[in-house]
Amino acid sequence: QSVPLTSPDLTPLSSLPEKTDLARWRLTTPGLGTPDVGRHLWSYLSDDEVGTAGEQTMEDRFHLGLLPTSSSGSKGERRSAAKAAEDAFLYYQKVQSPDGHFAGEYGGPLFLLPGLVIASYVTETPFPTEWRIEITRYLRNEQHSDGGWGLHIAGPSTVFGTAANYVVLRLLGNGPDLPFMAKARAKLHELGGATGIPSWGKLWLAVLGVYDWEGMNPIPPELWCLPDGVPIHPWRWWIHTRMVYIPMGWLWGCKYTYHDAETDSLISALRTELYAKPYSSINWPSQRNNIASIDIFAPHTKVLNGLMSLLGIYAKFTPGVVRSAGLKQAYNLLCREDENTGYQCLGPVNKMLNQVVRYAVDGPNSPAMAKHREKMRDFLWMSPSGLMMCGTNGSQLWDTSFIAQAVSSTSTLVRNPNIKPSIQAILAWLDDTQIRENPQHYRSCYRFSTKGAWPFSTKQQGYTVSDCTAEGLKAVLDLQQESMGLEQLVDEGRLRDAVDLLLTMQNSSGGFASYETINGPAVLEWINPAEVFGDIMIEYCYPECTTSVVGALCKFRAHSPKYRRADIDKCVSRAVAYILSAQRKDGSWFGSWAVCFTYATMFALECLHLAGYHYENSEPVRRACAFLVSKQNAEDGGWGEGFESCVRGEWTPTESGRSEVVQTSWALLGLLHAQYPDEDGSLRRGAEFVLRGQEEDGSWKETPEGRCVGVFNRNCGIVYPNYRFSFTIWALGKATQRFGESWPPAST
Ligand code: LAN
Repeated sequence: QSVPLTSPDLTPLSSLPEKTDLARWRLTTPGLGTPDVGRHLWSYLSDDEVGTAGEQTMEDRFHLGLLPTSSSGSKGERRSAAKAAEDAFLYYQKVQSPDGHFAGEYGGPLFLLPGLVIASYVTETPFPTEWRIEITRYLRNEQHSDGGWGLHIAGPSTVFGTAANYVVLRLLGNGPDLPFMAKARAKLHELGGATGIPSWGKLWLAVLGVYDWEGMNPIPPELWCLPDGVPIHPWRWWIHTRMVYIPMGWLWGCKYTYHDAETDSLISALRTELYAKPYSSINWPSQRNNIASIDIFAPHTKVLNGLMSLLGIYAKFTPGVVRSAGLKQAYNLLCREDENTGYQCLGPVNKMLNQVVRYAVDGPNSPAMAKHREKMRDFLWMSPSGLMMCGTNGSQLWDTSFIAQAVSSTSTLVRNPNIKPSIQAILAWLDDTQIRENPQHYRSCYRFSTKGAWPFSTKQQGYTVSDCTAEGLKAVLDLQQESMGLEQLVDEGRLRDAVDLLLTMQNSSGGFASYETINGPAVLEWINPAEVFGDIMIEYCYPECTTSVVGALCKFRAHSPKYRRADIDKCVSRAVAYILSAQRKDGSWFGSWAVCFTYATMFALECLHLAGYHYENSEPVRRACAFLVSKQNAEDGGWGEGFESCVRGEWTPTESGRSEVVQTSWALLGLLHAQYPDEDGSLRRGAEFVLRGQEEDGSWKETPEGRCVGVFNRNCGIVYPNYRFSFTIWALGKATQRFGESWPPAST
């Protein structure tokens, strides 16, 4: 059954099973050469399809947790690092997608399902029964023992997480008296109720009709009508922030609310359940800056609150023509975004907001709505613990380019003829995923160039990311080396396109930001209105992005020494200067996109190695090695850094104190790239930790410490399950280069 959540025909959830049949789920992906190559589509076989559908693939069963695990306590024969890397890839290639990429879950954030479900509810979008069952199961699995949910799976219960996911569960059909719902509500009330929800939550609740628009700070869409030269013009903001505030501005500008809010009994029930006092007695304007303290990462500044008071006055007197012009401009921009991305948009937040706007303007049966409804599927991932919404439509390019580099660094794999088809398929996928043109709507919606880029996920999503372009380029250069013996697919002209694009992305400090150059002043951070995220208003230079780009340019320079040599040399030396200036006193670098110092220090050491700096000739490299070695876990020989590092900005161990296989691989890669002499045996002890953790079948099991090694915006965790293969193989492959193919000897 797939009917809107508001339909009278909706089957009550209480009459449905608590779990679907995992054996009926299938992951498919369109083939190479199609516009949506790499797209992830999970579907559930209907009763009629069960008999005729083929078997589940290894890939399906792997992601659903249905493969038998080999572990029986003993991990079998001890392997050399070379054999371990080989066995790991032999296992991993069995779960490669038929088109050549490696798929995976990209969950972690818990503020995304509310957008999916609230938007589906208000836009009368058909919602499959299996989604209702499995989203419920996922949220129940992620519910903390105190009854609440956090901003992300590794965070404490917050008002945002708890109120918004409580609403999700109610809209899916869970009754308020179910024990887990009562518990969630009790936690929400203990935290003060939904009046203290952060602004993005306030907006979704207002759209649903369970929060009053008067309780929202203004988001004037007219900002988009300012001349481009104005320093705070939204085109200058970080792309994720501005793309979210375009539809938010439209919705706020219209005070758009679900059309049946006043008559729908579920809405009136929610108005009672979410608040600690009667809905009609709430003083809404005084809730605008009421944000529960547990939710706050970036508190409102005085400047922001002052600006919001002024905008509050402005909002009362905005002339109709000005408002219409603002709404029109916001609508135009978001339609162009839909068209540029095949209706899946930059990310999950603006995707669902745009869907509501298109419903409101274009109507429920419009072609735009049909496309939006279809593209919701791209963000959904079915896991052993239920159905979740991902941080993007996947991490396809990112994961695939690391595994490519891992394979090409591992001599036993390079030599193994049986895996050639798999590696050739990786190259074919990378080839197909490079973006060849600038966007259809380009300057007219403030897009950065894309010609020559590799995106983070798929070509259709279509956004340039500096380090994704760099890692894509590095991967192609590695796979197209003669020694790999593969058919060459990406020609020189296209490699140059990638280089040309990267050269335009450098900032005045020499560093590289994520999607674009830095276009706005740092003071914009004073008006960050999002409360739960830090450093989101403008682009910043990131050590990780910069190091990837330097690495790519150095590899390209070695491959093609003449092309734009002077430009590349200059760019690299300015970027290296930035990287060295970003090194902290203790020798580490702060990571913004994974946990945390270990991650960024690995990238820095790889890049410095490619640029010619190593332990013997560079003091910064020696300091970085000393940092890594000082964090090695004396107990188990590995490395384990906790998520708190990202939030606090100081190195913190994992909660359990135990090490973790991905972070150990990062530390090893850092030390190996640096050519650390290893007189103290740190490197070898670390590699032994990775070897000990390997299962008999070649894989590494997820551990609680390793569940959430990614992060964004300082405060939100995100998972990268493929890192358990790419970085482990890469580290073991490199260790083999260093210590020889028979290391460690079987007897030790
Ligand atoms: C990502 C994921 C990948 C990441 C790297 C490539 C690792 C990084 O080096 C550059 C930035 C980038 C592309 C990145 C930016 C922010 C994203 C898209 C995410 C962390 C994944 C999810 C996140 C996005 C902002 C989530 C939606 C939330 C909002 C605040 C709008």
